[in-house]
Order: sequence, then C-alpha cells, then structure tokens
Amino acid sequence: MVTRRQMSIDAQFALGEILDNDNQRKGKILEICTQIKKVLEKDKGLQDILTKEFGIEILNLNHIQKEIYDSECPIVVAGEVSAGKSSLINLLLGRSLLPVRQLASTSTICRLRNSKDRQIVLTDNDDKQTTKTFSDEKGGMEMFLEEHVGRRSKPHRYKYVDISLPIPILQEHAIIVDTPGVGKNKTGRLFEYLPNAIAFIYVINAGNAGGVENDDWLQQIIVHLTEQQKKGHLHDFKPETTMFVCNKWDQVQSNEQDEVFQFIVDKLKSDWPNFDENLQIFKLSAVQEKELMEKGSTSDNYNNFVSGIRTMVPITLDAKIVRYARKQTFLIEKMTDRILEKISTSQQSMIDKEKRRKDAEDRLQQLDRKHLNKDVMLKTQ
Ligand SMILES: Nc1nc2c(ncn2[C@@H]2O[C@H](COP(=O)(O)OP(=O)(O)OP(=O)(O)O)[C@@H](O)[C@H]2O)c(=O)[nH]1
Ligand SMILES: [Mg+2]
Repeated sequence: MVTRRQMSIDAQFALGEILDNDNQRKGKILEICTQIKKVLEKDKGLQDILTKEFGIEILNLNHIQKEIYDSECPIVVAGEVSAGKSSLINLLLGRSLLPVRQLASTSTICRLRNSKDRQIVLTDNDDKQTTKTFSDEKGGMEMFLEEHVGRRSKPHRYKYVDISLPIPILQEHAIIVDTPGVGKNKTGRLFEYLPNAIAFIYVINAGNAGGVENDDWLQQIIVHLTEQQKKGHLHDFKPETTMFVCNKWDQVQSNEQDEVFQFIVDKLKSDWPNFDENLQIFKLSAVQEKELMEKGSTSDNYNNFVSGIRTMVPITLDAKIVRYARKQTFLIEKMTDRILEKISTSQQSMIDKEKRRKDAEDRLQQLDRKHLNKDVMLKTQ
C-alpha cells in the first residue's frame, strides 16, 4: 500500500527540485564572488580606480556572500484563524506533525527547519527557552507539540516554536513558517517574514461564507506591503506570486460552490495587486486530502496546488538570483572597462615608445651620415 508520506512526495519533490536548482545557482554566484575578489586582490590599482569612481560600496561583495550563506528563505503560511494553515503544512510534510485545533487559535509562530537532529525549542513571552531533543522518529515530537501548543495547552504561552527535524526538501535555508491566524490588528507577526519569503501561501476558510466576506485583512496586508515596498524593505517579495488556498472546500455546499468561488475571486481581483485567477487561487480540503493520501491517492485540487508551487516559487527565487547577479554584473562590467582602458593606455605607450625609439634611431643615423660626410670631405681636402 502507498503510504501518506509517499503520496505527498509530489509536493515534496516539487519543492525539493526547485530549492536544489536554486542552491546550484547560488553556488555559482558565490564562485563568481570569489573569483572577482581574487582579481581585485591582485590589482590594487584597479581597486583604487573603482573606489574613486563608484565609492567603496562597489567592492563590498561580502554582503552578497553573507546573504547567501546566512539568510533564511521562509515559505510563509498565513491566513484567518482556524482556516487550516497547520493542516496544510502537515499535508506538505506528509505527517501530522503540527497540532490542529478545534477552538483556541494558535498565537505562536512555528518555524520548521531541516536538520539531521530532532529538536524542539520553545521560546516563551519572556524569551525564556526550553529545548527538548528527540532520539528517533517514534511520534515523540507530535506528542510534545500537542502538549505545549496543542488544543489542551495554555494559549498564548509561547512566542516561537522552532522545530528541527529531517525535512530534506527544505535543504539548508528554506524554512516553513506557520503564522498565527490573522484577524483584527493581528497581522503584525506575519510581516516579520514576508520581505524574504520565497513563497506566501494564504489560507482562506472557504467554509465560512467564502472566508473573505467581512475581513479587512487583505486591505491591511496590502497597505503594509505597499508601505514596505516604498521603503525598499520588501526585497524580492512579489504579491503576484501569493497563492490563495480556499480550504475547507468540503464545507461549501455543491450547489453554492461556483458562487462562493466567484465571490472570493472578485474580492481578490478588487483588492490584491495584479491578482490572476488562473494562477493564484486553489480549492482544497486539507481534511479530505489527508484521508485520500492515507488511501494512496491525491485529488486534482491538490495536484493543482502542487503545480502552483512549481510555478510560483521559482519566480521569487529568480528575483533573488537576479538581484545578486545584477550587482556582480555591474562590477564585472566596470572592472572590464577599466582593465581595457589600462591595456589600451599601455599599448598606446608602447606605440609611443616605439615611435620615439625609431625617431632617435633616425636622428642617430642622420648624425652618423653627417659625420661620415665630414670625414670624407676632410680626407679629400
Ligand atoms: N472540514 C474541514 N475541516 C478542516 C479542514 N482543514 C482544517 N480543518 C479543521 O479546522 C480546524 C483548524 O485547523 P488548523 O489546521 O488547526 O487551522 P489553523 O489555521 O492552523 O488554525 P490556527 O493556527 O488556530 O489559526 C481543525 O479542527 C481542522 O481539523 C478542511 O479542509 N475541512
Ligand atoms: Mg495553526
């Protein structure tokens, strides 16, 4: 029998492949950084010329290297309270790792990272941390999470839950961030992660009158995004790559499905910048999908969502790479220009030298000839 974990391989494969390609490209960018540095180290004169002309900042390749080595690439999952964010992440992971809740809402940010060791770090509201390590996969992590941030735990106790375990698809830098449900004035924590997000998945509770009816969250998010964009803080985040998942689709009556879907599409079209209904919106039932996966299959809706990941995530990753590469290209162009100028100056000076040598030789020959003539004249007298 195909297990649920095997069935979710599609989403895992899609992400794994995308992130793997991206890592290779980042490797190339780092290689070029190293080569540029080597050239510059050998040629202090060139460094001086470039610094004089473009300022010291142009030679600062360290920040590209630092960003590539250190920065995390979050896959951010956000949405209304209880819309099914954690359930969706569990589908992506292929296991019921995060607790899902019936009533109380999560106020904790959960960050999931790939690591060979299994560990959970709880950070409470006074920044006190509790670390628990797990020796194997036998369900201990699920139980611990249920106990501390699950249905029966005390709400609002922890700010962060950092979960490390082997999630090969995430590789080194990608992290999955499960954010607290947005609601009135509760979008703040979401914005910590958006500027560097490589994917932004917004879960809508479609079972709740379309999930967008009396929500001003879209407006709040857009206002914030626009402000951040103006300040240049948004880096590579592109609103047009946001994926809107209409979850709890099983709760929408079949005779109302078209109307509900159109209602959500219209709302997004009017509010979200450049929203494209053919690319950015997906229907899903996380609960039914989990059951299907247990039986060894997946729905068309889920498959569409996976293709969405394949389309959207590379767009943001490309933007990041272009940003790194643009600075390098600028520097390489300027270096090449200055090196060519130097070569041409030195060629010119070689031509000048040759010309001067030739002149001197000519003059010497003339002098010689004059002396010779004088000698001949003297001898004949
Ligand atoms: N019928 C139905 N219920 C769902 C679906 N997805 C999630 N649920 C249920 O909705 C409740 C909330 O799910 P979660 O995954 O915890 O939602 P969440 O968005 O993470 O919730 P908070 O973190 O508390 O904001 C749980 O009882 C889930 O079982 C779905 O597709 N259909
Ligand atoms: Mg949750």
